[in-house]
Amino acid sequence: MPPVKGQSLRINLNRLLERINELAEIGAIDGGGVCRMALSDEDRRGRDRVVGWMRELGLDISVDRIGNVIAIRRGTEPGDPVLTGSHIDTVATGGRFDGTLGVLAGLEVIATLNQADLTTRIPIGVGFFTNEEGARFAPDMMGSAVHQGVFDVEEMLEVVGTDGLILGDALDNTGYAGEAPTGSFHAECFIELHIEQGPVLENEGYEIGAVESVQGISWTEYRLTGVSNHAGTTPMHLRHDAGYVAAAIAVEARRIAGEMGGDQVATVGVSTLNPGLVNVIAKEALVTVDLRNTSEAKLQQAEHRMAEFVAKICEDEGLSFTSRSLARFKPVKFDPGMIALVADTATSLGYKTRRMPSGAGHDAQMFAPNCPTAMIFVPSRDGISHNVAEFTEAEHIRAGANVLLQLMLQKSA
Ligand code: HGY
Ligand code: MN
Ligand code: MN
Repeated sequence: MPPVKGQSLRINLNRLLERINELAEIGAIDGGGVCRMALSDEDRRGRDRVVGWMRELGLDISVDRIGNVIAIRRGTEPGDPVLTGSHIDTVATGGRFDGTLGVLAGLEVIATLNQADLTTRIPIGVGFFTNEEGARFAPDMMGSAVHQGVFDVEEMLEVVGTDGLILGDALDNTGYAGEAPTGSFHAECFIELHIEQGPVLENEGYEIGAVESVQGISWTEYRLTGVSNHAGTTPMHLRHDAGYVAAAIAVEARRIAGEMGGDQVATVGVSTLNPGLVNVIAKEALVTVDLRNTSEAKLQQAEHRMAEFVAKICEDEGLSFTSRSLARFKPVKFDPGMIALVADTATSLGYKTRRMPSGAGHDAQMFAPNCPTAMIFVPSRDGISHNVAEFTEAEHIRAGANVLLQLMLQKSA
């Protein structure tokens, strides 16, 4: 590794932990978790807090038309920045580290350089991207996809959320409908620090993951329509039971993943019945199916099997149905040079490191086609995430943030 200015610098862990814990107070829920659904009032308050820290650090802040916030620290020369960042929106039962760690570690890198009075040659920056989770407004990674020109901003501003609100209106309510254009921002490179959200690093005793890829993601929403009837008087052969088919879809999703094996995963996360009464055969059901695989061909296979199953069982049960795709992303590979730099930097800092894929989607995957991009993972205790029990050890937070600091110094030297 060529020597760079600041290679002996290390982050201030207490300052970083204080910010993580302070931000976790905004949208705090029982069990130590966080609920800051995208473009909710909690998201607005979280944004305000993070922008406040960006201002205190003396950064040039811009807000684009879908509310992505990018804060730049000037270098001795102008140019595209070495960018880091992630998201601060959460799922409704989220933890305090998912996304937040990447954003606040980016601020900590900058605070460390400010304290050392070290100016990089190339500008560096940190951002947070709107609606990474997609749990209220699908698809996920929406803000970073618009930021990097994958999605059209006008289209995304029209998306209707699970609560019936239009995204653009929710964005206006937060005050973060910015002026900066979308789709034209170019970074010198992009690096995202994120919790693994899975069990691999912890189970195998590693401190750092050098992420090589993100698996493909397919979200489909099914709306099933049968016939309400009396639970007691209706003979079984005369039923058109949306509740039964909703349950069968969940069983089939699990069966497809089991039969395909390998990296195939399948989740029915939403399954709601209408009218949802103990003695009424359900007339309607809303079901979502989340399918993922590291192989695009296998993901298509799983999608095809699921679609065929739903059509057949609805025909047999006499139901009508509609389906719509909520999200669809092909697997993404990160830049080999950046992956090697993550692994080499982590190893040179003395951290046990392994290369690995990401099971979750991340903002970084939207940058990958446009600039050298990679991710740094740190372990999740018991592999838990999207759960208030989500936790990462302080020493692993220190490790991940120091790798981020040193990597950004190397790329901006
Ligand atoms: O669903 C995901 O993988 C991410 O948490 N949005
Ligand atoms: Mn995340
Ligand atoms: Mn998440």
